[in-house]
Amino acid sequence: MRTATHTGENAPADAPEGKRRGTGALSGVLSAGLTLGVGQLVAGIVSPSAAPLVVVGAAVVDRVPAGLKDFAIRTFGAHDKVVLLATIAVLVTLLAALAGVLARRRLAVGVGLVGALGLVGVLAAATRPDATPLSPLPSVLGAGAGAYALTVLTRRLAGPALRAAGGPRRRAVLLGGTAVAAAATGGAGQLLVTTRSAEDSRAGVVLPAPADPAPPLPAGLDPADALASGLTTYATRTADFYRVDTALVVPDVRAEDWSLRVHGLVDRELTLSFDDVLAMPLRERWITLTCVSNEVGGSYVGTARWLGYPLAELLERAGVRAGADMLYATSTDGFTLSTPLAEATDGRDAMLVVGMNGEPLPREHGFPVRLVVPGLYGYVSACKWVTDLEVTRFADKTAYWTDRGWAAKGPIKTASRIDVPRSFAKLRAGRVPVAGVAWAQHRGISAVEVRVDEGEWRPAKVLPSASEDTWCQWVYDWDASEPGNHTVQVRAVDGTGEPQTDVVAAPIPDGSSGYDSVSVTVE
Ligand SMILES: Nc1nc2c(c(=O)[nH]1)N[C@H]1C(S)=C(S)[C@@H](COP(=O)(O)O)O[C@H]1N2
Ligand SMILES: [Mo]
Repeated sequence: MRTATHTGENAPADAPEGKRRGTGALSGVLSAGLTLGVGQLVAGIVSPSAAPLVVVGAAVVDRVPAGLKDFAIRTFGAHDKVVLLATIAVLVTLLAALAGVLARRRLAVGVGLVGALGLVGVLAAATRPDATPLSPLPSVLGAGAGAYALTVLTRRLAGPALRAAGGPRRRAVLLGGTAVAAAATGGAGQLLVTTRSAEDSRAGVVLPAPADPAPPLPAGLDPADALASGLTTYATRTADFYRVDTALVVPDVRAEDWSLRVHGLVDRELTLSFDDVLAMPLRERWITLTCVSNEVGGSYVGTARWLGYPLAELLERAGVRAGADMLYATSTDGFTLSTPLAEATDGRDAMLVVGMNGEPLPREHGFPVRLVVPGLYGYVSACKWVTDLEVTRFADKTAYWTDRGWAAKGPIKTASRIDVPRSFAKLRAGRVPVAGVAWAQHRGISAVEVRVDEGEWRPAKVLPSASEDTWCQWVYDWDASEPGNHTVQVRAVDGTGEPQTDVVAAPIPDGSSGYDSVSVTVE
């Protein structure tokens, strides 16, 4: 029988091989748990986005090939990030178990593997766009704690040492203690993250009344019968508003800590605090936001009342130099987007936004400050958590999604959607209400037409809207007298008289197109 003479030669030769492996694997997994727990705790103090799992996940998100990313968004939708984090967690658990097993043969090898995992965290943390010198600290201290725990567990749970110390009870105490330490540090870290969070900063924000309020909504919106059968409401509830962001965790930006730098091709660099923005005369407008990833008939579109300071006035104060044609916006999480200066300054309600539907921006929608520019897809206009505006040129810079194959400019295409009836609905013969929404921000909608079974296009009734920057609802009474299968299609005409194109296009590179349609059965 071998004895534990020095580190690495300490396998308890008298325990069954399987059981020894099991203990080794468990030691490894619990040590990794402690790594993540301590990492979370340190991140809670230093910076929430620097927690080891989060930072590695974020680094993966920004490095995966565009095709895989599109696949993940298509397949897992809003759960794509949960799937990613779970995958990383499973990988880490497996590697940690391996480290534990290896450590029983050679401590240095097992601990080395923990160190290597820590190094991945350090590298990911150091290369994040919001990295500070302290960002690697959670991974460094977490890996240190994990390596220490693995060393202690491996040595103490070795056969002779364990028997000398009291056997299985001792084993339970050591492993259980590590588990408790992991849970306690992780829990405390999580608590710190929530209490430092932007949420309490947001709770303290009092928005001023708009100097230029949104006009009251016209009468005749939201017809009760159409709403009851499934038509989208004109105003989108904040809780129902779609969300698209590349950030793995919602950036945690306190209004007190926020500032915006305006620089580049300007006469005067500006720096604004949150209070500076609130002190300005603010404008409130209904604006429909649309995502370039929206498929024909999709739901990545919504309408809200936005409160903000006009970008044109801000840029006027900075003094845009000749030759500039792009506003390059950067958010705290490193996301960037390119807005054509022409659209940002042509008099439309392009704004530095602080309020959504009468409240401070929700964290998910960019608290404390984001951009909204009517008429442009979100990826080239609606920068959330914006902290930097550089006036520059399309010839000199490209933004996040442009680097991943999407167009540098993204004017919104005219689109229309059928909300009711739903596809594959079985309908009773007779009068069938058809209804939906149509949008062509900043051109507006002048007409909507519906056709059944590729017959003649017939005019739908277009309900009023707040402005050419929002969608409108439409309704159409279909006399569905013939039993059988039918296809209903819709198309819109924008405010300039240009009909929506029938050319079918996928969202990439500059937005989907083609007619939305539903297939229904009349019985
Ligand atoms: N910082 C940041 N801003 C962002 C994004 C992002 O990923 N990160 N996504 C953009 C995209 S693609 C869209 S469509 C809109 C969505 O805004 P919402 O999530 O408030 O609906 O935000 C834009 N602004
Ligand atoms: Mo988007």
